[in-house]
Amino acid sequence: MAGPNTPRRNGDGPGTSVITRTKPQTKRPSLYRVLLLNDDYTPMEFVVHVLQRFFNKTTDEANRIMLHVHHHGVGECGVFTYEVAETKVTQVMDFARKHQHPLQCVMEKK
Ligand code: TYC
Repeated sequence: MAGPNTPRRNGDGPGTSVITRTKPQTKRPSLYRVLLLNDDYTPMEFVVHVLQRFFNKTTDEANRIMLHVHHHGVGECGVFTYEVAETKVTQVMDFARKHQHPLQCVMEKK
């Protein structure tokens, strides 16, 4: 029979306990801003179209952001997780190149 001096494995005797984690071990992903940069050559209508097509902006929002970039040199199109931001930048840069516009799109960590 098992007595007080019987060797025990972890978890099956007095003085042994399991501490359960109650905090969910999740981490919020880092976020990245996608920015458009101003230049002297890309037509305003093209920039508005980019904002509508790739960032789902309304005509009003797209015009507001485009004019902000035109006047201040840089403006935010949206905030995304790393891979989504990277995809947006690639899509915009490919689209601008295809139409032979020098429009630049970049991402930065928030
Ligand atoms: N500055 C450009 C022009 O006068 C318009 C423009 C706006 C270009 C925003 C790029 O990200 C940009 N035609």
